[in-house]
Amino acid sequence: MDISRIREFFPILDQAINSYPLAYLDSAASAQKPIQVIEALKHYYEQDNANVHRGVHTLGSRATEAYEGARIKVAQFIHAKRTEEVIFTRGTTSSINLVASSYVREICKEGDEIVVSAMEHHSNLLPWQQAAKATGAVLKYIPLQADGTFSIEAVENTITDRTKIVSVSHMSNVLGIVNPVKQIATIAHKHGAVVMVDGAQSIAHLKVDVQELDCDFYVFSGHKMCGPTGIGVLYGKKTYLEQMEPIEFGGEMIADVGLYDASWKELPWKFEGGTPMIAGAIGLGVAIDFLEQIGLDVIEAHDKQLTRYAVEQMKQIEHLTMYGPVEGRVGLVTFNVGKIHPHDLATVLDMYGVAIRAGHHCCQPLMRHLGASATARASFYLYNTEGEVDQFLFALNKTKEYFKEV
Ligand code: 7TS
Repeated sequence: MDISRIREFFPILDQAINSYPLAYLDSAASAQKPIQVIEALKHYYEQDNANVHRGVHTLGSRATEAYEGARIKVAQFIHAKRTEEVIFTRGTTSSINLVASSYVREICKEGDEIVVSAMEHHSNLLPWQQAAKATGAVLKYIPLQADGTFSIEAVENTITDRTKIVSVSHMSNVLGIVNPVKQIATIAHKHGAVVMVDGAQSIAHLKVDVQELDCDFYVFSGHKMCGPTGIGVLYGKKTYLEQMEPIEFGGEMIADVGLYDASWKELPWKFEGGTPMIAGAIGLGVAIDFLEQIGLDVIEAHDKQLTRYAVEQMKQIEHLTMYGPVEGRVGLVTFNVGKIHPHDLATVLDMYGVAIRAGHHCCQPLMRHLGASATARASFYLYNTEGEVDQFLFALNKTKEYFKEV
């Protein structure tokens, strides 16, 4: 992979921050956008902008074709069996809320179980807390090991015949590890439960085949995979999506409307009430083209290698604590240095042009489990270089000098 060529596609990376070259190590929060995606948004607004599924005029047809074309690209990208199994949403959070508010509230009765883990991002916890409260279902947690991961035995011991849905992340945004979602799906299905996979992190780094994983729902956001913000995907097996009621009602999702009742369009449009994120979907389609040109296997190998390099170097730094397992990390490392608050660490790193995230990463239960109220996190993506990791390590050592107390 020729990273200098790849970097040329990302205009944002070519800038100085506080007189240092920008080292953007925060792609787990949001990835940068290649020029192809930026140009696609510009082209759409300059040449094709119109509402979709309405106009018979030329711009309306172009916009509809591009929007539905993006859906086909997404379906192929994740190997969905049918294009109508791809619903466009605002992002991972919206997708999970849709399933938790619709499917789960319909199927869960008092005493049924919703299974998650304490490793999850708040977006994959709060919707289930609310669904449990609304239905009387029990929210059950797969117990975590000391390093924050869970074993497959723990999954086996948690899921029962009362379990209706299991929702776990494919890749943790704190630990950087990949969960065995295929095995989890097999166990869940044995008990008659459905499986939702939170793919917010994994979709950017791994080749995803929803049929191979045999998950029932798979959700992700465009902005973490070089696409625009405000667009995301809910993939669901047709049989479950058909059972589900929409949660947003209004224009464009109807088949027929009377004064007191209405009927819905077929999949996928019954879930896409109102004017959708047309430009966002088109931009996401172009981001998919970009990632596929490079190859997800190449991206995964690069991100793993860079993470390994960072981890090896960070082991040499005195008073540095890394969280989660050392092996099996795909694109990020979470850490603390002595007693320095991670926000102070991130602030000083920014003085050296290095962008990292600090805080609880929307994973407070996991933070508590790991015994940290907050951590720093450096995340790596296809445009990052070993030179940037070195710049990060240099800045980290400067931070230690700066605070003189570790
Ligand atoms: N699930 C996981 C595993 C995530 O990492 C995130 C975002 C979400 C869900 C929510 O995605 P959204 O696009 O709907 O916001 N994670 C992060 C992060 O780690 N830092 O900022 C956002």
